[in-house]
Amino acid sequence: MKIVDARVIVTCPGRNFVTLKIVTDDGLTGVGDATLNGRELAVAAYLTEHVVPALIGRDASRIEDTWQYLYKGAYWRRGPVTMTAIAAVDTALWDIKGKAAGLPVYQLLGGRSRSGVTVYGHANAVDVESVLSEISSYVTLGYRAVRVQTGVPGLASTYGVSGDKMFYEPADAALPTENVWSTAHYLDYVPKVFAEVRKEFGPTLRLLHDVHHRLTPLEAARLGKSLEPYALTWIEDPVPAELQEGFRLIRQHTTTPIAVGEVFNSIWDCQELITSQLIDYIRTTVVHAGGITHLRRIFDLAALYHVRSGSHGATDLSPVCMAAALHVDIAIPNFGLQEYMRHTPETDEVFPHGYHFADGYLHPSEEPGLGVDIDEELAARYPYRPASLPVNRLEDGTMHSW
Ligand code: EZ4
Ligand code: CO
Repeated sequence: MKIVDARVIVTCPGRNFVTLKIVTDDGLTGVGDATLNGRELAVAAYLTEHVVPALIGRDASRIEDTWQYLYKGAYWRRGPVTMTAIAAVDTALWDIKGKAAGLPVYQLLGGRSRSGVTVYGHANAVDVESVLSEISSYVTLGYRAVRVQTGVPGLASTYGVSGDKMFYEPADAALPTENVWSTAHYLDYVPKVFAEVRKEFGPTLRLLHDVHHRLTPLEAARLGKSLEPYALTWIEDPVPAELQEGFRLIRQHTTTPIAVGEVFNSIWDCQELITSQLIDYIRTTVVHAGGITHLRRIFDLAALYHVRSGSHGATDLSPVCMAAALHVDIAIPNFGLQEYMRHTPETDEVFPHGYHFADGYLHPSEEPGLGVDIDEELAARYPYRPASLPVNRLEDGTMHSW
């Protein structure tokens, strides 16, 4: 089973996606997501210039060997661009292996460990009053877990909160938008929001909150403590994770669980946090952490330390990534929760897929392979548009320092 073609497809059905499609000499095709939000063309060039030429003629059945070859062969190990490119190849090869075997990929990973993949949706609104009705909509749709984000009184705009509801998209301009940030306003408001939410929805709805890396360890410890009465499933990215010692400080002060890792790209980024038991959920996902092969390695390490999976699943992770993530989620023993932001109808049309939502769960496709494809003709109708993620400044104009 030799690889005879590999194409990189860039499309923008509402937002940018990069997809790798691999074709074998026996006519099988496989797809892999290669989207790195705001840096899409860097991965597209990495694939086209450096990876595709090395794929042609290789045995498509050798997934592990190809992973090692691309990882070690780059010499410059790790990094989001490299690891996203490797992920795309790995995902496409798992798709092909499933099709060759006539089995959905989760069967190749050991079969089901659960009946459905519990997902959480994003309720976001400008203030506490309006976020309550957003949460209601998710509860009505059957969701069992909801991430709650609000604007902060006194601040004009806040990352994670937008005008679009179901399809929120943070990469909103060709060059980074600038938000103003105030930790004092934020720390004052968030506990009030969750007090109202618990009062309205009772004790069992699972609630989450994303801090988006905006606090220091001590500030995050204070936030965690102030949220303890509301029993959150997690606070996410309380601090940036370059300085991993910071998590020890948070941990010493609060029992609010911690999730981190959507920007991590390898097991080496998580190793210390997992083995020192400084986190509860690891948010690495297929596209940004080296594909199914490497993600499974991370989750296996996590399982030894009471850490569950909580994969990133925002709209910039294409339906190809979501399809792949669900095969992993349904199979691993230590699954925790899967983020699920709905894609726009345009995106769903470009990426026909067999996974579906019912009753708060996502269910992977039962088709052989991943059960997702890209309609290349339709994709060609949506040309790439530059879009960047925003940055934060403090009220006095200083660029937020971490
Ligand atoms: O900032 O997907 O948990 N979800 C998030 C997302 C991310 C974007 C970055 O590409 O934090 O909104
Ligand atoms: Co996040």
